[in-house]
Amino acid sequence: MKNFVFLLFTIVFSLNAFSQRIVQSLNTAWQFSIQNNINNSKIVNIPHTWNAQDPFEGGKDYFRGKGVYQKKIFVSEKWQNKQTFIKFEGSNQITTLFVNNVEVGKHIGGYTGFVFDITKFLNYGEENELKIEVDNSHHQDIPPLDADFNFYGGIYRDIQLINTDKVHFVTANEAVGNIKITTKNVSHHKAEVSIEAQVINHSSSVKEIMVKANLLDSKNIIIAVLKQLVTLQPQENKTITLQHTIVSPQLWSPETPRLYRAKTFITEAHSTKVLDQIASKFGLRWFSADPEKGFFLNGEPIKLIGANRHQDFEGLGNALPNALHRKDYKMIKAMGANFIRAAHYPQDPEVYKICDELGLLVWSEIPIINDVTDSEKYHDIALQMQREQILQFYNHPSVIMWGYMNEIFIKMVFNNKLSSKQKKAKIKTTVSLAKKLEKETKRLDATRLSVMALHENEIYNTSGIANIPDVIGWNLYFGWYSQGLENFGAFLDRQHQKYPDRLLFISEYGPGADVRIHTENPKPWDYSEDYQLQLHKSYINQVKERDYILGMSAWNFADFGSSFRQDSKPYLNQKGLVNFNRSPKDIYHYYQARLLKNPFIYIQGEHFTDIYLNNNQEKANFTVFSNAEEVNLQIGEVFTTAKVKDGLAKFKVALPEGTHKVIATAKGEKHERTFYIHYRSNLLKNIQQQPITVNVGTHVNFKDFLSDEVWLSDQPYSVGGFGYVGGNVFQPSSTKFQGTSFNIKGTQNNPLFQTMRESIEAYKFDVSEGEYRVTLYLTEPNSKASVENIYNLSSAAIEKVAGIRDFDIKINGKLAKENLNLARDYGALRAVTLAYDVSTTQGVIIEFTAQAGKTVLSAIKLEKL
Ligand code: GCB
Repeated sequence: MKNFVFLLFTIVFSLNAFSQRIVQSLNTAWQFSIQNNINNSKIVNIPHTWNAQDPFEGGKDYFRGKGVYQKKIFVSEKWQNKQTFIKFEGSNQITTLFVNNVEVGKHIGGYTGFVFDITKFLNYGEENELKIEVDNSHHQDIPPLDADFNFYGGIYRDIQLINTDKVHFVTANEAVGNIKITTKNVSHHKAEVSIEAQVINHSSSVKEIMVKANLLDSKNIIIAVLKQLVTLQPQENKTITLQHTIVSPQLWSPETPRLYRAKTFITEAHSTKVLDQIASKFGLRWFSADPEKGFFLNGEPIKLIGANRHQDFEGLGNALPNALHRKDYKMIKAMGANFIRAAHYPQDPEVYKICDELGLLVWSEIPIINDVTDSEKYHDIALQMQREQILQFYNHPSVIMWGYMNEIFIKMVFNNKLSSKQKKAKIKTTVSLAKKLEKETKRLDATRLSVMALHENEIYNTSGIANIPDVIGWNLYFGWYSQGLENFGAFLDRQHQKYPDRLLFISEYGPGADVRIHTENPKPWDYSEDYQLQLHKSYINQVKERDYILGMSAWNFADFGSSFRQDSKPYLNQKGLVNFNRSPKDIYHYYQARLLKNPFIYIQGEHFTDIYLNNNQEKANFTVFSNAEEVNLQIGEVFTTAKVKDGLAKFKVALPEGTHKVIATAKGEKHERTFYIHYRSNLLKNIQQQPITVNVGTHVNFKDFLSDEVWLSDQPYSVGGFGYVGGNVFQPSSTKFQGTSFNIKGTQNNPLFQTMRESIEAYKFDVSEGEYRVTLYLTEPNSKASVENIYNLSSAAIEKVAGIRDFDIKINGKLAKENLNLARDYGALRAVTLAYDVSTTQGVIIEFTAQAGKTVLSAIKLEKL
């Protein structure tokens, strides 16, 4: 025993003592400049992007061009006998490395890793200059050509310097030096493991080496030592395969994400001297998919449910430290998900690592999105991306699907300028690329499923492209881009009937939601959290009713940057289950109620604790998300119970105005939240304490989290109360969005200004005697509105001016503003506030009279002075 311990110690000690590979981070302190403007350089750390801010300020004109990173490193004399590499985990999108002003190499593509061998470019015993040019300009031969996310430029993932012995595992290849571990014929009884390592001899003499792999199980116990003697001629490169059958394997699954390790070494043939060493992890699991019964993991049925995930983050763009990647996936796991689609591109290596560790099944894809170019170069780059993705993330047990196209015909379908001949040619090149990608995918990895995501259009069937991959993912937006939540299931049933052998997945679904917007009467495109709940609930139910659907992934885990979008928060896609800074929306907790196995309870309304009832005749609604059968609710003296259906327990409770602590309990779990009940019928009476703030022209309440003001949904005037007189909700036919979807300049509170009432005649408040301030919130929604001065025109001429809007405002009969033309006076799509003080003996009436076009009002505030 003593001898054995000594022997083990000697082996471990000697392996470590002579380990030759040194991997060090090269992230810190690069001199960076845009367009090589060295006079304007600054010191930055990697991960870095130059687009962390500008897509959120100016929208789609954010800078796409060249950035240059420079740094000096000292290279010791000792490195002469070594091989030296620089490894990038990802840099967007063309990266060129220069050492001492000599070009070493170029890599194309922004979402996979790559390695340059810089050995022969170095000067030993002195300082060497590294220069990296990165260019994120649009390029017709590089995917993605077009997509609903920002193409942030820069070295946005980690960068490393690697030194190896002259004899080493090949490092500068498409696999970024990873050793390939294949698991085959996995069952509860056994698993076949094969380890494929490429070795190379860069020295000038013949080398006798031993390639060796120690296999360790999930408890860190060595279960096998595999070896092979190899002779390498100078410059020779060989692939060595070591094989082993593991009996009674410790299987990997979302519940038990057990990982094995392979420590692979090159030693001298007849000594323990280690020349190179790489540690890899792998997992043992098997899966299958059936077009009727769905997905199976390790022989058990499992409905895959989770989300898509984009990699950007508020304030950082795509340049995230590993800790933030990890945090996202921990949140996704804590949501109860077992699945993630890494959309729309391969993500940071840390992502695949954490998915292995947490037990999340992964669909990973390359960014061939919306359109393809009919060029050999584009096809080749697409194929290279797929090879890099597969080879770099091959060992991860979490990965079950390799994707290669997303909604690839969408650009063509909406492009009226293309002739039918051009469309035919586009279809031909796209189908031919899909075939090539499918073949390459299977050549490199026949153990996983191939997949592509489609948008709701028959072209994918008629073109035949949907027959190419193993799995079809449908991105379906019924209840958002197309109508009717119930059409979702009906659409899938039709597809399933027509193509009964096809494996179907729901790769995307979801509406935009802004936590500032709340309503009891949700509608599509109102951006309320309430509509988000309605849609997700319906989709989950419809998927659960259908065994044939393999799974579903919500679009998207988090809000993400999309420079051309405007909506309720400009330059963001707001379909996230959590915000851009990852603070959860209520819907995140709803998924917990639907997916978690441990008892869970959550009272809806994190962002909306002010409840406005008409009067004491109306009851307050409370909704609790839970996975229990029933939930108990206590509010003061009131105790009530409700059954849970689809993860929701609903309560209606009569409550007086004021503060109420609501306590929900179920299965020993408890959640509480304080709500404030207000009666609209008392608002005029209480105006001294709280101004009246109305979100005119909409059914949604809006909360400004800076001021804590709640802007109430609009109401018609009735005697003794307040509200609008005349007019209609402004709804341009060109948009589904409530009001105008354009960004409103000069405010953070877009939704307040975007919705409005047009042709409004008056806004009335039946207040008592006193001094008041009325503030009108206005915007010209038509970007082409006329800036004509109507007093320069005859009435016949006014009629002819398109898009003119000119109106007068009277307050309590007194002219307050004459000939207001918002476009002329402030510019269109700009937030305008006009405040007037008024002294009244009774009531405040604001009248609007059009001189040309229609009157308009977005919001109104009345406060008592
Ligand atoms: C899609 C696309 C995705 C978009 C999403 C949306 O179908 O695949 O990239 O972001 O729709 O929100 O419109």
